[in-house]
Amino acid sequence: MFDTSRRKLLGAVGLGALASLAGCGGDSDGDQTPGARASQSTPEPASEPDVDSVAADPTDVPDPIERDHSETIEVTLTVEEVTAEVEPGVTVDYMTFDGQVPGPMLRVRQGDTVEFTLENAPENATLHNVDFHAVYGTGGGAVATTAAPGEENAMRFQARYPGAFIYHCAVPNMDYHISTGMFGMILVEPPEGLPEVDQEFYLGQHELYTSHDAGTPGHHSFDYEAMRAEEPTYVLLNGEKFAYAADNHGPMEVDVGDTARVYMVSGGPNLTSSFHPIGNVWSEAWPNGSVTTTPDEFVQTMSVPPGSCFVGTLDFEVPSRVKLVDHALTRVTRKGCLAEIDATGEEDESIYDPDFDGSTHEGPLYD
Ligand SMILES: [Cu+2]
Repeated sequence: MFDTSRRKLLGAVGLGALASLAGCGGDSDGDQTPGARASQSTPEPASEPDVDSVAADPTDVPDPIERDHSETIEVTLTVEEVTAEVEPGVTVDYMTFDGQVPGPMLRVRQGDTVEFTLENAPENATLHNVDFHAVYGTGGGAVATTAAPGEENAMRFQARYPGAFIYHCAVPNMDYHISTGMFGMILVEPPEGLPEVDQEFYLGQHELYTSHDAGTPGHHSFDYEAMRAEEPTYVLLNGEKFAYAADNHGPMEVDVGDTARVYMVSGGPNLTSSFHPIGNVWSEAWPNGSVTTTPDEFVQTMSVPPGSCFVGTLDFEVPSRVKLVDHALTRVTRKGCLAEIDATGEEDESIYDPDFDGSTHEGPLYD
């Protein structure tokens, strides 16, 4: 935590936003620079939301698989097109799997057979489907599962190879569908399972292209030109600005001494995440969701390209608020990409002493 004088100093050298990142506040410092969309007309008034929130609960992770044999698993996902707030006072039209962003995390065992059905709710406006990167087969199932509003389509596949894989809508306007929320993760566990941890969390990063700058009150329409230029309005973890941070639905929670695994799916459609835990480190990092490879160790920032996943381990040795960000930090301070994990428990001043005043030193640290 920064004390007041240090915060002032950082502000004076232009690091106010980083001070905010390191401290408790989730919001930026209000120093908004007019963007490309600032000259656009006032948006329509905010729409009445269909749902309170589309933000997927990061603790909603299926249990680890204990089985020593393969099974047939039935999975149904329902496409729901909903209007919801991306931040207070700003509504957008989302397209979702089961009303949440990212879509539900699916978990199967390598060798399992999945009988999958996609339902397209009758009140929806357009075609949808699913491309699973865990599938050997045309389009990852996209052709077989394409369904018009009010219809459903099924396919069956065997999960032949292990890893964490994205699934996403793959109709012709797939970038638009992913940008409004249509992506999620399927974890195919190897037969021996994954190392035991105390907690597991599920996050999805994606970017949203809208008609007005982030924070402009009202209803934002989708902006194809902004998408063509790959200039998103919002970059988000779990579908909303600062969804799981203290300022919104609240941080994820662990105890000091816990080990947590974070599953992250990068929907894109276009941006590569530089995924970093502020005030911690990925003590194990499985690039590209490849959970059967030997993990990298003590990695600060992992590159997670769109259409891929990341699996990482965090150890919580002291009480702290860990901020999970895309370290392309403009996406945090200006575009909303932040999730937080609070670790509570015993202080250990030998590891970290925020109150140290330098008094044990007899002379200057540097001549
Ligand atoms: Cu779709």
